[in-house]
Amino acid sequence: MTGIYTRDYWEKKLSTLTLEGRHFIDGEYRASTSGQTFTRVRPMDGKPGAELARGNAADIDAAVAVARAAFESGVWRSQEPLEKKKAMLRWAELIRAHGEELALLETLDVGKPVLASLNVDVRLCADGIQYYAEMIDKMYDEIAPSGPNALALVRKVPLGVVGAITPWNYPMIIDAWKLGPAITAGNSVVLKPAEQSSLSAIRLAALAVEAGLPAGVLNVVCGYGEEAGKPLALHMDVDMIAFTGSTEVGRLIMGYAAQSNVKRVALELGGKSPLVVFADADLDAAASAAAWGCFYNSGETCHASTRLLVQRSVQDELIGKIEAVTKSDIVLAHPFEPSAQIGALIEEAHMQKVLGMIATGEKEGARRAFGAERVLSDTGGYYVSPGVFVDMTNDMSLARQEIFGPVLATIPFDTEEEALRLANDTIYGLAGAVFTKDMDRAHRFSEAIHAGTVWINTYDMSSFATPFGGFKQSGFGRDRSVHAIDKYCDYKTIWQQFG
Ligand code: TXE
Repeated sequence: MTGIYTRDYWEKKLSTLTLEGRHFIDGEYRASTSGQTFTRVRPMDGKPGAELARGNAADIDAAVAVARAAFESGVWRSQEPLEKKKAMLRWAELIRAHGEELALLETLDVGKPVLASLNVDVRLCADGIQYYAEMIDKMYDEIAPSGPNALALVRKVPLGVVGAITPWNYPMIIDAWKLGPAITAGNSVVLKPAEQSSLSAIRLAALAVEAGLPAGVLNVVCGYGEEAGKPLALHMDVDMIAFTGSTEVGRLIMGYAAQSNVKRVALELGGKSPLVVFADADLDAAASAAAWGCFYNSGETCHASTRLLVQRSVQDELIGKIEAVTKSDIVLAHPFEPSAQIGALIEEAHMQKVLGMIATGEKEGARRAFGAERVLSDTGGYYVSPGVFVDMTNDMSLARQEIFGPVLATIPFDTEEEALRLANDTIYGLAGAVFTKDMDRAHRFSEAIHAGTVWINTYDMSSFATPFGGFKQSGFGRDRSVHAIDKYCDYKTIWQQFG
């Protein structure tokens, strides 16, 4: 399966790779106006990685001005739809053609297995751009019903300049979720990637220009949230912020929008998604879904199945099966190892936070069934093994807080009513799942769980055709699907009287 992709292969490729860490503005690389940079530490071994431009308000001003000029000139939004489609499709192809390089950049920044970066992140990024590209020449406006001698055109128009602020867990995929629909709708974009993971964003923007997107339509400003993200969200000439990240910062973004120009916001925030297993379920399927749903990407997934609600009579059997799946299939290793299924956590501070939450959980009485320990520390990297806690109640911190690490909290229940109450007893509403052979119950549950996505007898199935996003404090606005385009547009009515 892994073929040429040995550890040695990636080490050699890395030795020849240039890590471009400057902003990408108006079709060219630019150092920060302040001249400042910061060093990204590689999560896989704790060694210094790329040197990145440290953006601030002046860099944001420059990028927004360029994006605005590109928008007003009509160089992109007024181009023939067919030509725009071709450029976007070329972009998707270039992403695929540079797949190995992009995968390596993603792994250096994020610490996830390079084969996952290649086979999942790069693939889904290219597929996302392609999905929206294919819509560019298929979007129609409307004519509203009106009286005689009148024409009421209802046009869907782009907003102008979109600011995208993205996180570090799936940088390329989430960038594509924002850039695909925003650019397809005709907007210009200033993208502020997470400070931990800027390399793939810079490369994506350069490839877009190579594919034929006019300079200035997609700009990338690197830097910290407070220094570059905040001025972007406060900017008076930015029409919208599309954000994925923590609920805490999502709240700030809403405040910045209110304090500045009442720009729109779309927020995809945290989660604490329940996976509910009834005694009649296929326990092998449930165990596999629970393990992969929680531990994939080392648990650094907003819709990870972090709360396992299990009917008491099958708890021990299910935990045994989850342990077996985890230990046999979910191999934790250096991200260049072909066997690796999961790799390192994003940074040392985050690993310490995860370990701290685990320690607090144990003090509160959660019992460790297995795992959830720091491992591979001799590599210098930040690795925590997948682990499960049992004998828990839903009010313990491990069951309430988003850990963003490979930690599964198990809470037993007795009745369907109790299961539903527990499932919805969270401030979040991103996703959920129910495992049962009783389809009436499955559908009752899927209706009643307050979440943007609910799976029945599976976890994490997704496609570009389906919207993704949350209820409650998991945010609002949907990524993916044709509906995602709506939030990057506004309706404009044009009346004409004749005759
Ligand atoms: O997120 P932040 P962090 C959750 C997860 C994780 C926690 C903290 O629980 O442990 O959040 O992660 C930018 N103004 N998720 O600190 O800070 C920042 O630079 C404007 C869930 O990394 O929310 C980055 O680009 N921007 C999640 C982006 O916001 C600001 C994915 C996200 O960073 C800013 C990531 C500010 N004041 C973390 N402060 C998901 N939903 O998938 C920060 N940023």
